Amino acid sequence: MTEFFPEVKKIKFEGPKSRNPLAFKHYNPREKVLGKTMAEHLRFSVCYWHTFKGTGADPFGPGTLLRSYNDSSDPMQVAEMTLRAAFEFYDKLGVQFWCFHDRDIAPEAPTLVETNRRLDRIVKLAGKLQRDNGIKLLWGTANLFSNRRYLAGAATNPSPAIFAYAATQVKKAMEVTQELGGAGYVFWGGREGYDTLLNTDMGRELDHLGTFLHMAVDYKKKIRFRGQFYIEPKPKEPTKHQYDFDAAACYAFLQKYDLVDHLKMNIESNHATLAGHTFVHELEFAVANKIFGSVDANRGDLLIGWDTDQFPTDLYETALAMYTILRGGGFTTGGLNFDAKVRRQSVDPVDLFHAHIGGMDAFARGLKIAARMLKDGTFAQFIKDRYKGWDTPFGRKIEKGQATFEQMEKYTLANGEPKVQSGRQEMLENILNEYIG
Ligand code: XLS
Ligand code: NI
Ligand code: NI
Repeated sequence: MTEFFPEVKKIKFEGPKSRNPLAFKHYNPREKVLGKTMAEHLRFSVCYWHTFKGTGADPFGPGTLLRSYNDSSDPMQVAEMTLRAAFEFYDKLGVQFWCFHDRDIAPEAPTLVETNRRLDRIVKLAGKLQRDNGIKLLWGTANLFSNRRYLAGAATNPSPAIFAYAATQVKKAMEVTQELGGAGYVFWGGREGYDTLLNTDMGRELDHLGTFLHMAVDYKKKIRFRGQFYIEPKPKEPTKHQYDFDAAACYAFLQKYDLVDHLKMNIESNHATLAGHTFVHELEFAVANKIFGSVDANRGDLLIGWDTDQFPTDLYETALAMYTILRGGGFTTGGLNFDAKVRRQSVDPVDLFHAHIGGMDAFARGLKIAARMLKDGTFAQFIKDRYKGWDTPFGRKIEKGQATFEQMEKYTLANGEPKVQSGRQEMLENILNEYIG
């Protein structure tokens, strides 16, 4: 059997003193943190599109990343070799999950029937490789944005024929996700948005997106697919204005179209920052509204205005993210999927390992820091104290919705100017630094 990454052996945990770049310093899958192993907490997943189909192409030049598994003129042979390379990679890295778009794993053919036949062939092999390697599918999805037919969107396309094509594609993608035992299915709104209102009926397009998702929910019930549906917010790119702007916009959309019970959020770090939020803001919003599901783990660059999809390395981000995720009860069906790509200059296959090892160690450290923050309860206590006025009979009455404006006036006239309290931001930031260090 061909080895695609012969220069790399199984990646092991060697501890923080190790200087071996191909070893984990912090991610020890069996180590227990707050009663669960690190592997159970973090549920790492490798994405197929960037890691195995990414070429390093950018608007100024073609791909730079040459891979041995691409070395054939037969697209199905490339597909098969790539899949085998991917499972070798998952196994050597020691992740439990992977994610894919339908078109990542099997290339489109001239007809839909032939395309689906190709997909079936690859899915069969994927099922075998999953069983052989003990790897599971975190989620599947459909690519509704690369093909020319989707240039004006899929579910929000002005043409019902293209809406129908997209639905047909999602139907099949759900079926293969179910066949592979997928724990979830993601809807990221590829080109669901617009570039100019001069040609766009926004209200109608939003209605169509709602209808599309309802059709997906109906089909999910019909085939008894038990995986979790997710919606993945993103504010822009490829369109100027994506409809699923951020978690709040998605939540409003799900409420309006009566879909809240059917979809949770897949929060991507770089999408959060593109929306002008922090990663942890998006997570906290999802947790606070009980719609948190999964994470696309990556990072943007503050000086570059697009989805650079770099690997996460910032310990403040991973610590605060894990602190929010743990407070929300941790992952159930979701996980940390590295929707991230190596840089154009990182041309060697081994760079894929360095990238993932770094991301996994960064989240392992984030987990340990967050667990300490939770155990000590310093921040939780501070927040509790800051709101303690609401735990008095006066505060409780307002919270229960039993108070009136007249009563507020009476209270204010009787009690005079209220006291203010310090937010202690600098002190809290100093405490956070002590946890990170
Ligand atoms: C693109 C998205 C995409 C989704 C899956 O920006 O992050 O990769 O995660 O379709
Ligand atoms: Ni993503
Ligand atoms: Ni993205």
